[in-house]
Amino acid sequence: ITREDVQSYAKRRLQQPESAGGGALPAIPAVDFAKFGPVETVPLPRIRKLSAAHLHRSWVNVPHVTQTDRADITDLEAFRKARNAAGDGPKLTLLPFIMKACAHVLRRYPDFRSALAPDGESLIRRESVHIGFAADTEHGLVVPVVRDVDQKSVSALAEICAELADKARRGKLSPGDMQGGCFSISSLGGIGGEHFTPIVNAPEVAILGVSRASMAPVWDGQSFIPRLIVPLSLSYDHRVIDGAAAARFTTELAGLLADMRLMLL
Ligand code: CAO
Repeated sequence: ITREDVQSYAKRRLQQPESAGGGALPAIPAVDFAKFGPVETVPLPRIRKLSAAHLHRSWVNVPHVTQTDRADITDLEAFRKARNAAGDGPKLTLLPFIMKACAHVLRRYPDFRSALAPDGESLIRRESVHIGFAADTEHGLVVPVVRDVDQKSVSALAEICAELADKARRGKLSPGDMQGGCFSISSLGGIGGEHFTPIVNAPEVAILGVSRASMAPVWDGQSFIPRLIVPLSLSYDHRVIDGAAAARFTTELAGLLADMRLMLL
């Protein structure tokens, strides 16, 4: 490669319009905001910088699709509230129930607990069902991982999630606490909102977003009855998962949340 080759290549690239494709992303032009009013520059915390790089990698590498669904959790909530009122065991939020139901569906659909091999030639299926959950902290977003969710009771999961969320908020998670997941859950239900489009936590291939449950009229064949409905948003890597599989995944998940006894069959 001669000096002239490099110069003529650089000249050609500079003459190409920015949208011409290729590996480089068109840069967002810098703006001098101070020209339009006072500004303040706030340094980003370390965790936000790390998660920004991770989220961006996933966003540009993974062809995302988000499948939305709704689950009727009227009976589950009645059970959860009764257990909490009895004060027998750890406080149960919705998250450990959803985690347990996800583990059950993940066992049935191995592609959802797999990773694409770096050469893109094969799928690496994960036998252990380790599930991460996004925790919102003042330092930024972290995703602690709960090990072997399929082998734990909902009460045990509630305790582990509470401990990990507490550790996350105190900034005490170790790198090991955040590694090894095969699937993630982002629960915004305690805050609000309907559906959203979570970003896959690559190299995982799917993530479940959970929004706030609310009462909605459901047609029972004769009349509308009030039921508690939780919106679900499953984002997935379309290189690995087809739309039909994603719809089956959310349909089964919604079925389990509507009647957790199905997990015993
Ligand atoms: N619908 C209605 N209420 C819900 C709910 C839902 N989907 N999910 C939780 N709640 C309720 C809980 O049951 C609890 O109510 P009670 O006190 O009456 O039982 C209350 O909201 C608070 O729950 P919580 O948020 O403290 O606990 P959790 O186990 O549901 O969630 C955690 C824990 C760590 C996931 C959560 O605190 C959190 O950080 N969420 C944010 C995650 C996030 O930032 N995701 C975005 C990532 S992408 O940018």
